[in-house]
Amino acid sequence: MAARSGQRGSTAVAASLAVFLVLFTGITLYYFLAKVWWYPAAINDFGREIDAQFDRTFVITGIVFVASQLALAWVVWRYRSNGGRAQHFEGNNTFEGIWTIATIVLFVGLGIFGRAAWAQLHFNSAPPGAMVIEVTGKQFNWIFRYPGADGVFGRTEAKFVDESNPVGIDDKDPAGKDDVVTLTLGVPAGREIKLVERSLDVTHGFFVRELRLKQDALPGMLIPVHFHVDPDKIGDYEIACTQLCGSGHHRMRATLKVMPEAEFEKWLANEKATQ
Ligand SMILES: [Cu+2]
Repeated sequence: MAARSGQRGSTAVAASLAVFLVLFTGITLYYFLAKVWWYPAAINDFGREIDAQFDRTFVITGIVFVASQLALAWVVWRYRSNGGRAQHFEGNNTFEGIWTIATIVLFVGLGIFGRAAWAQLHFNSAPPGAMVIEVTGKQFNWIFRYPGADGVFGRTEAKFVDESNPVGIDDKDPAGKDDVVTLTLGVPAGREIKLVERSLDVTHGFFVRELRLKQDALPGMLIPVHFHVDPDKIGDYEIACTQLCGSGHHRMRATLKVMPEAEFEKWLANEKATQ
């Protein structure tokens, strides 16, 4: 009598657990497939390549996720307690071997697929003729510098940094006279941009979601990255800091302002006049 009610209890527990697993899998799948929380559209080829890699990874891991959760639900139900003693199980070397090899093939395969997009940013330098802009991370601002008409940045040194000279340009260097310092990253649409990252204090992380571009700025290093924005993607995009860099980290953000070439020239001239 007691054994039979115990059996009914374990059947109910196994059934609820199995149903929960199936529901949980279904709801999770819905949120991904319906793209309830999704990333904003990419604004260049590099971004779309990253998205393609994301989709490949997502489809493969998604299939594995759904299959394993449903298999778990089935096992929970099929091998629920029947009131007897639990059976001892030694394992299965063939299965162990198969899924270990399958996991290796999947991970290495995805890595090989994704390598091209990653290397394009980190191994290839910016094409010749790219517009060079410097970005400096400083608790808690992003500061941008354009080299001006001479195309050469003025020398900087930490000891010259103050309110009116946030990146520390040495005023004895003539190359620095026409440098333009801004708090917005204005770029002309369609042009290749080489961004040189630096930091004046701690590690900061430069990130623009729509570019799928994320690169840390480290004190003592100049780190180049490059990108362009499709000509039809005029607009404002948020630049965020992705490294917890201090108490004001949450407000360390700026705007990437993508403009048509002529408008960009006007904007830069205006920034120069008001700095
Ligand atoms: Cu920061």
